[in-house]
Amino acid sequence: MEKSAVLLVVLGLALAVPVGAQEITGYIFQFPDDKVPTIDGDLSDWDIVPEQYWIWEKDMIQEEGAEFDPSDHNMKFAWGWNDSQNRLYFACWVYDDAYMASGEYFSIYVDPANGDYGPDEIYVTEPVEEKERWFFALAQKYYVMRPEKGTTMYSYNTSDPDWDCMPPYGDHAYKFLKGSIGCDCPAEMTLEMMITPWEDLNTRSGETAEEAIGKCKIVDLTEGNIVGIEVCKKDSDPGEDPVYRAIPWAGYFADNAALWGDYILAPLEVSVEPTTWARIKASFR
Ligand SMILES: [Ca+2]
Ligand SMILES: [Ca+2]
Ligand SMILES: [Ca+2]
Ligand SMILES: [Ca+2]
Repeated sequence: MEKSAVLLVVLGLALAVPVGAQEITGYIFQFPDDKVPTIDGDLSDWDIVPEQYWIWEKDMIQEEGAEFDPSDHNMKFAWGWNDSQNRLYFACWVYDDAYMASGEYFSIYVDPANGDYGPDEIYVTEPVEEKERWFFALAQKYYVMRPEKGTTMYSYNTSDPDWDCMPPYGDHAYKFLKGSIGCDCPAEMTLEMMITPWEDLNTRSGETAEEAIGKCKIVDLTEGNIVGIEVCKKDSDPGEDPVYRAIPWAGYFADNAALWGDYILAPLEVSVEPTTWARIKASFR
């Protein structure tokens, strides 16, 4: 109880300060072993995640001064982890008044070891052999909900096929509560994702998971440690400029993990009571 109360106070303070690269961006909820979320797009297994872990779009930065307008786009997301599985989990709810077939994607950057790697370490693009070895190996980038690329989850690195996005290393699922991809209509979508915290995703194009895994290193997720994360979501509506929203915004952040947010791997909540997801959702309507 005491631990939980302290954590909530800390969370309240953390979320009240302006978000920047030097501040704590958020907390990663620790799922108990018997409550690890099933990656099926249904967020009911996230009902136990207290409100303080959720980040709403109103607290994200809109690109080029665009105003937050929940009738145009709104979202909330949370991160989770489990010690036994040693995986990171992501859940997101999105509302978009015009859900198109393309341009509605997430770019998600993860620096599991909090190595704060710069361009020379993670954005190695030449020569080809060096790119094959290092491009987003020490930190990773994922595109999610980008069906125009032929899949709704892929990693932006040299794994090909993207075995790192497939069980048991990665997974995702989504569900449309309203509308559909490409409906050009008001849509509500829930998304779940699971990823492995790679310390070094040492794989080359054409290698299978079995061929690569022995060379890879995985971070041992530990309570209190920091994971670097940048979440960016694009909204494209007909007749309007596409707008990105991101947290924490840091200008051009793609090649510099030091600019991504710092999230703390939270301890187990002493009492894990379901919050009322239905109520939170209702309050938005
Ligand atoms: Ca689920
Ligand atoms: Ca929109
Ligand atoms: Ca960091
Ligand atoms: Ca849209």
